[in-house]
Parts: sequence; C-alpha cells; structure tokens
Amino acid sequence: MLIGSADPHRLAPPEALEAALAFAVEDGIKAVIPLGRGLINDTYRVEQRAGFWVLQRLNPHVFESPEAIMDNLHVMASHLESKSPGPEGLQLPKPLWTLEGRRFFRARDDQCWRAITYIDQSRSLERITRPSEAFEVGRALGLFHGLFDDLSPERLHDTLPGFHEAPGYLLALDHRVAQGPLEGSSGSVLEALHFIDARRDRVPVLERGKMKGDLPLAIMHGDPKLDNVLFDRASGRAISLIDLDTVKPGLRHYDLGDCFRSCCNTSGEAEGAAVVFDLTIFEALLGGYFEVARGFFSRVDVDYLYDAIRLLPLELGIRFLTDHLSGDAYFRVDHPGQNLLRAERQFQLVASIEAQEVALRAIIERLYRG
Ligand code: GN1
Ligand code: MG
Repeated sequence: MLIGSADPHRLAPPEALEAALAFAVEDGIKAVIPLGRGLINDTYRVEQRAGFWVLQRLNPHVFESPEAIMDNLHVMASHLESKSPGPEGLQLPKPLWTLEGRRFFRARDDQCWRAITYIDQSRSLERITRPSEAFEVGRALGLFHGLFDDLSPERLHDTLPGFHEAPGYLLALDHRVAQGPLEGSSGSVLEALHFIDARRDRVPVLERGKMKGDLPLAIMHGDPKLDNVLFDRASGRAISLIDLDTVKPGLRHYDLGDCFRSCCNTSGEAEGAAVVFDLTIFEALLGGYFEVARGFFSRVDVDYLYDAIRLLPLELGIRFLTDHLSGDAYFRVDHPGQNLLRAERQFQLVASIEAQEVALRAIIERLYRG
C-alpha cells in the first residue's frame, strides 16, 4: 500500500492509515495521499478499488466540537436530499460512517478523524485565469446560498463562535499588542499596525448591519476561497463547494467578501508578485452570483457589498498578524515570518480595493440593475 504521493515532502503519516482503517477494510485500501492546501485540518484522499473518499483530521485547537461539525454535515446532507434531484450542478461532500457505525474515529492520541465523500472528476484551481472561471465561482456561491435559503440558520450548530466577527479579531490583536513586548518584531509589524489603526472605524461595519437588522442571519459557507471550489474536469463548470466545517449561521456578506478576497487576488495569498484586486475577475464573479441570487439578495444587501469586499481581507490580515505575534499557533506555517507576509499581502489587497472604490461601486450598481 502507498502512504504518500510522488512528492516525498508530502507523506501521509501512519496515523492517517490507522484512521482510514476505521472506515474501510485494509485490503480494500490502495493508497492514502495528502490532499489540498488547507491551513487548519489535515486532509487525505483514500483510494480504493471502488473509488476515492476523503479522510480528515480535525484540528482540535480550532474546532472544539467534532460532534457539532458532523451534526451539521448530516443536516446539510438531508436538506440536500430533500431537494432531490437537487439544484442544477451543485454537489456537496457527504459524511461517511466508520465500520462501527460512528460519525468519526477517535484515535488513541484523542485526535478526531472523519470521512466524507470525494467529488469525482473534479479539480480545484490555484489561480483564476479567465473571467468564465470567476463567473462559475460566483454562480456556485449563489447556488449554495440559495440551497440553504429555506433552512433556518438555527438548524445548524455554531461550529466556530465568533468566526468572521471582525471586531473580535481586532480585540484579540489589541490584547496581544497590549501584552507586549512584540519580540523580534520588525518595522513591518509596526507598519501593519498603523495600517489597521487607520481603518479601525470600518471594522464593525458588518456586525452593525447585523445588529440593526439590515443584514439577515443566513446559512453561510464560511470559507469560500478558491481552493474550496471544485470544477468539473470536462465541462469546466463549478460543481461543488467543499470544506463545510464552517457552514453555520452567519452573513452571506462574509462569504462574498471572502470569495472576492481569494479569487480577485491572482498573485496568491502566500507569496508572489505584488497583490492587486482584479476588477475583471470581480465583475465576472459578481455576475455569476447575481445570476442565481436575485431572489434573495436585497437592495440593502447591495448597499453593504463594498464594505464586505474591503473588510474581509482586512480581517484576515488582522488574523494573520495576530497569529504571527502569538507564535503561529493557528495558521500552519512553513517558515517563521510567513503569517506576517500573509498579513502584508492582505493589506496590499485592501489598499488596492480602496484605490478602486469608485469603479467597484459602479460595477456593483450596474450588475445589480441588470
Ligand atoms: C483557513 O484551513 P483553511 O485553509 O480551509 C481559515 C480561513 C482563512 C483561510 C486562509 C477555520 O482556511 O478562515 O480564510 O485559512 N479557516 C479557519 O487561507 O479559520
Ligand atoms: Mg477551511
């Protein structure tokens, strides 16, 4: 049996095989291969003669209740089934049971492993290179929101309290800074702190909108970055949104802001050329979203769109910076300083969005008016 991939740096650890055996009999497993580029959970593709499935170790420092996550997956799966034959083209991974009929496998070291279905004949994109791909991403996100528009948000557990509530992240950063000293911190950290300071007043914008009742509580995906959109290999259409652990009650604006943040930055989150917010991709993505979201996306929703686009990269930058100053305990890093670099790139994206505010608002209006 193969436990790993052609890349020797990416081997599946023996624990992954042990966990895989909780879900499938040994002689059926051909390989366990690391999958994806997630920063939180560990993900593997288990290959069997009959097909593939996905095995994940949930990060206990982020997700405290695997039970809540699995409950949510089951609620989503049955909601989807109730819509049979389902909305055109959108599939979601479904939870699988252990051989003993449990929802997850608890290893001897107390780590929690779960299995979900693999979306066949699909691939993810590292970068968006064509507007048609962006349109597909927007359409998939709109389909996802539409799919759960008739499911009451209270039906899902809050798997990650405070997730995407930006003022909480700013507070956490302020606490960390107040604790001082900021060991080894360079001029870049101070620059980043100044950048954030100049934008403090905008941080609560979506939470205020929620409190005022402008923005309705809905079921959100929570992490609709490009990596989490799967495209059909043959047709190129977006067929699935994966990584459903953060699906929970929230705001659709978190999803939209996060999706633009990820897709409209074509030079990437981690490293590469200077970051700019690509308006052509933005327009195609929002066009795809509006194509399917008109029924539930209101005028007031539109009024908050620019704020969401600007806030989500600022929020992620704050989260990366806080983690950098706190020993990289949350986001996986390959080398020290990587979370600072990631934060700086999010702030470059914010600056690019701000520089293009007028054009962005004009596109939003034009597309909304159709
Ligand atoms: C994390 O683990 P991953 O890569 O799916 C994070 C997202 C960030 C993203 C940035 C639960 O997602 O919020 O946008 O990194 N997920 C969580 O790449 O914090
Ligand atoms: Mg995720």
